[in-house]
Amino acid sequence: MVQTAEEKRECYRRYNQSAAGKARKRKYEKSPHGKRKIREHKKNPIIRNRRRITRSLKERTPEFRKQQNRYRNKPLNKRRRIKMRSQELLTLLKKHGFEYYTGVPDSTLKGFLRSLADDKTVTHRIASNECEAAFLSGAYHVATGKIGTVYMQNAGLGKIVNPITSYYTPYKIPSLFIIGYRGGGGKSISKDEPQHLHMGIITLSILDLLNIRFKIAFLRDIESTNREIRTAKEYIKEHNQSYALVVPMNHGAHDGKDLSQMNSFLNAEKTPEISREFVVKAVVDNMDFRDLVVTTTGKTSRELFEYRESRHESHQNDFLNVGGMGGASAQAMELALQHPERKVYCIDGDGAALMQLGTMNTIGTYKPKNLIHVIVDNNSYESTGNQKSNSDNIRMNGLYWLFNYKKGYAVYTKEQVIEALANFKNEEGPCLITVKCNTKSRKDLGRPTITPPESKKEFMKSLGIR
Ligand SMILES: Cc1ncc(C[n+]2csc(CCOP(=O)(O)OP(=O)(O)O)c2C)c(N)n1
Ligand SMILES: [Mg+2]
Repeated sequence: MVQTAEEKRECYRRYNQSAAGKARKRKYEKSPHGKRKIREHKKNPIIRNRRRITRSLKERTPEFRKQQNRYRNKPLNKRRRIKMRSQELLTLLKKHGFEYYTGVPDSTLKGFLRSLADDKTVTHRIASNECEAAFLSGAYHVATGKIGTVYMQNAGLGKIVNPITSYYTPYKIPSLFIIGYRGGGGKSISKDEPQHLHMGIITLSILDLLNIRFKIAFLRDIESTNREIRTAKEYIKEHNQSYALVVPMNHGAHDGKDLSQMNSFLNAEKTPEISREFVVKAVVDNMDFRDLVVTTTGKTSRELFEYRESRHESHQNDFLNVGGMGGASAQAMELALQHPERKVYCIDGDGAALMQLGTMNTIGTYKPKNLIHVIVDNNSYESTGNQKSNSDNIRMNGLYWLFNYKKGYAVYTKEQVIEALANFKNEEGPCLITVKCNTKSRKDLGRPTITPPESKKEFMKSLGIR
């Protein structure tokens, strides 16, 4: 008789609660091997989670394990070969009836997202965060009976926990999720950025816990992708539950075009003269040696790091918020409140600011006098492949008035950037500077070479904390 995973789990649970199971556990805990394992387990949450995921993988079907192993054992150069075109992926999705798309971009999916942006036959809603996207797609199902699609990076999985547990599950609402699998997929784990590693390890476990059936989708060719999408559709129809296609890095369908040059949403005549890098440099040039700066996720942090290197300066006053999109302004606010004697700059993105817009109200409420919040408004999620954001819908600088900041500047030229920053030397904050920027960034932009713990240690040392 073949036991299902559920039955096996139940068996284990009963055994663990029995006298024999408890005695075995005590014996294991006393053995040198057990002691070492428990020590490791307590010390390192990543090991803990790796063990959990291995367990959960074992419980999955042999077919799943086969997929995982196939990916692990493939040499990197083969894994990089991409055959599918992004337009073909969209065509397949449309063929299976997926006509509604919403989400927050990930660079793994940038080719696909470009095709989506160009396709006028489908509904595409650019969301402010993944939580909102999940609600939008769920409501699309309620409103039409059809299935919505949510695209996102696995960094946003935490944000969909609430919509899934409180909305999707009780009401039996399904969606198709297309998730960029950063930090995941066997050997390439160590190749990704540090902010993705933990999420890479726990991504599949989270999906498992949320009861979302998933498939690692390599998007290699039309037939296999067609099969994957068909399976997803049939599963969703049969069970009224969500399904996720988890797309490993370098496997997102690509359209072969140079995405960094894409600027379709900005009128060429009106392209702003200021680049994000100029703003980063202007802030650093304006800083005194005791001032602090927190930068948002994506290229902003990378540009700051490179500029410090080029000036042969230390990074001790910089907090590079390399992950945690939308969290830089909250961090800067608390730093400013805890260290009122030091000026704190936050260099934020339009996408990140909109993702956690509530933080601006918190800043306006607690009013740190020494905080200057600079929003680089390029109307784009530039760091993930220049997808359009919805920042063109608002007058960004009106936010200073709306959220009760002390001062606000709307800035359009390089001189104005420098002037606004210089004014702040003698002014009380919180102050908001919104800079209309273009979407140009350097192709040869490097990445921070110091690790996040090293960077945090240096930063805390500069605050006098050991
Ligand atoms: C919760 C979450 N969702 C998505 C991402 C992927 N991501 C990293 S940077 C970025 C774009 C940020 O856009 P913006 O704040 O406007 O900065 P820009 O790149 O335009 O300077 C995105 C979507 C992420 N890191 N975290
Ligand atoms: Mg932006």
